[in-house]
Amino acid sequence: MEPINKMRSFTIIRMPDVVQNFSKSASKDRIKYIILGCGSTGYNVAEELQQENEDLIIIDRDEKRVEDLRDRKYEAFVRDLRDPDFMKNLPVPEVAFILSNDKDANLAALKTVKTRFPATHVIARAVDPVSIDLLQKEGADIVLYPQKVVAKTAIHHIRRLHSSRLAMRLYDLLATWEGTLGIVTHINPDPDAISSAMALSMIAHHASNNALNCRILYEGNIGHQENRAFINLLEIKMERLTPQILEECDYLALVDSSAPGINNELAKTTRVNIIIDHHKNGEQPPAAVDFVDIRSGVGATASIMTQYLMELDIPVSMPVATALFYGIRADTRDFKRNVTPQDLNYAAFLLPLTDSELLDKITSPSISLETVEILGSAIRNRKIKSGYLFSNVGYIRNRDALPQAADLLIQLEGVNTALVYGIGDQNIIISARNKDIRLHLGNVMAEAFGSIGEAGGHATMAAAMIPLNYFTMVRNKEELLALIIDPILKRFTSIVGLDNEDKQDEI
Ligand SMILES: [Mn+2]
Repeated sequence: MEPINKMRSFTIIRMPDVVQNFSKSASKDRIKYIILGCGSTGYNVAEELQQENEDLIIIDRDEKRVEDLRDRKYEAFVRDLRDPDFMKNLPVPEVAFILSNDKDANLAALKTVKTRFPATHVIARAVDPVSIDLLQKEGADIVLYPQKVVAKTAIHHIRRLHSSRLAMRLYDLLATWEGTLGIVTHINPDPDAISSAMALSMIAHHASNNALNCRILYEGNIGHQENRAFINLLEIKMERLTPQILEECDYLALVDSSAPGINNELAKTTRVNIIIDHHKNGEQPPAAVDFVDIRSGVGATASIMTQYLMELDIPVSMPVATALFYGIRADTRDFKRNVTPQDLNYAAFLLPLTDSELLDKITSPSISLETVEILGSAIRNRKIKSGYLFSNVGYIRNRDALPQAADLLIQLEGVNTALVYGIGDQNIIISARNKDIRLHLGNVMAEAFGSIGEAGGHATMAAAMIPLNYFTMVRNKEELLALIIDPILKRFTSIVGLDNEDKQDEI
């Protein structure tokens, strides 16, 4: 038998004949893929590409190997990657996979390919950590170090397994329940909390085969117009949490809130069955909870809920998808705050399922009548003194209207500082705006009202809330405000030096 080296060179010399006789791809000028070095890694790549019907040729230095490959209908040729001429008479590849287990051969092949075909994309296999650098320096577009790829894939899979186990656990738990599940959102619920409650209710119906009746419960107010538009347009049914409803619930879940009594008005000792949240509160969740998933790294609870729906392969209805998308968007302030790649991933999953017209309507809601009325009285009742505007809007139910009124009034000509105030059920509320750079409004408000309530803010915008505890004997709120507002405001006017000026010019 001839020595192996001689046999190889003999085969290389015969290649042009082989090309002409055997091969259709190799006779072309160009080809999509070439695999250089076809051990087990190369073979697996070849199998993948062949399944996709891709054009490819294979080079290996082992004759037996090449024969086997030809038996399997691959176009394969015996050549040595270290031979600078090994690409001779072969078409120009678009992509070269350099995958032998010989690091010097891989490096030599990379040099040859990059010199002869600079436009070819090269994916090279590093046999050890040192070759990673060498291959990168020689211009490999992608360097694979299989050991690292395996490690990364293993971790990725275990993470997915963990999260799909969580989703399965929730599903299995809900599947065993029947009766009423009360889903409690945090106080003054926002779109993240509300959409998460909707998603949980959807999972519960699916898992229990409608044996569970879900009620979405809340306390506090849904003040902001956008949030009210959200609830109205998506026709979300929510009920105010009362002791009686609590009695009627067989199970309780908390969403977007990390424990009973934290950001909700449940008694701390209330037994809850499910907690799903993304807030950190530092405390351990109560021990008796059946299912807890608190992930403080995630931008929104709606992201966690979306992941469950994906993992469980539950078809997401348009209103729930729209709500969850809006929830993620609102909690991450339009994907700008605390947003993680997962949040974006789940939002991307939801986007095609949402109703974009509805999303538009939620974000540009029409102003409520009450807000218009408050804006109206703020304009009507304004009093201006030396650039300071004061306006009493009387009794208010929706306190979100107050900052909107202040925003509007600060724009009036001749006004540098605007204070708009009204009276709510338990507090006098003041909202203030400022464009006088000499004045730090937050500090002045804190100085004036900090000792009798809560007050503070920034240089240009601030607020104060003064509890009504001391004034309860007066029945009529409007009357009360008229009685007490002057001494209260005096605290402000004396600090800014307005008391010394008696000229009051109304505009
Ligand atoms: Mn949230």
